[in-house]
Amino acid sequence: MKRGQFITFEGTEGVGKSTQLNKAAEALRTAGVEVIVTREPGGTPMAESIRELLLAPRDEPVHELTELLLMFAARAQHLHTRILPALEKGQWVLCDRFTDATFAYQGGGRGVAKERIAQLESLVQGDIRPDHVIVLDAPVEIGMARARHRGDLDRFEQETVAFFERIRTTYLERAGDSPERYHLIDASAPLAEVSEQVTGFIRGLVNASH
Ligand code: Z5A
Repeated sequence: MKRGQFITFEGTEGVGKSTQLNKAAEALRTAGVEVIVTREPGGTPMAESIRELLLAPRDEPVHELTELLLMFAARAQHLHTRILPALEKGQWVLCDRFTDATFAYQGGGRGVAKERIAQLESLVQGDIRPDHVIVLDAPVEIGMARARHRGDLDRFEQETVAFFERIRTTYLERAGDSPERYHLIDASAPLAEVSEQVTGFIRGLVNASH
């Protein structure tokens, strides 16, 4: 059985990750590829409980290491009990955020040293990395305006523009460092144009996998 492909969607809030991930899943199903759609933090019942802990606004200050360890605790559960079994069955996995988000949010955003994040990455993942990372990039204000229609803000959404600017910069640096694995898309374009680029890229992967 040929292993499936592991594709993650990344970017600052509201850039359109969930929307584009669903379009990509549709394109894969149309091409006859078995696909699962999932997200981080979350993706299994236990990891979704950790997500609730992480996103809930609270009066108590959350230490950056608590946040970091909870992200990786959720990831260990998700990766080993859901993502890897699916890939081994030949299914493709589309995941809304993964470890690049930790480097961007906990690293770039909160200031945790990237060497520390890399240590946890190798503990939890060994040498497993996404095969392809689609980075949807748009000016921070555009994404914030799109996301904030929803009303109540979670603990991350309450952060400042400067926090999200550092996150965007980290994503752009990571994409620039490994262009063979990162696919950067201008997400400030109209929805249909962004979808065309995402599904075009996905169709290219399907053709290359035959
Ligand atoms: N987090 C972390 O800190 N560390 C980690 O390791 C991980 C996560 C894994 C939850 O993530 C939080 O966890 C996240 C980072 C942190 N916090 N923040 N911020 P999440 O992915 O669930 O949260 P999110 O980034 O806030 O997702 P989102 O707001 O749902 O955004 P999205 O998925 O990118 O966007 P969307 O839902 O597809 O689109 C938003 C709206 O814009 C919607 O109405 C669309 O119809 C519209 N849209 C989309 N594209 C367009 C275009 N091109 N034009 C016009 N309108 C558009």
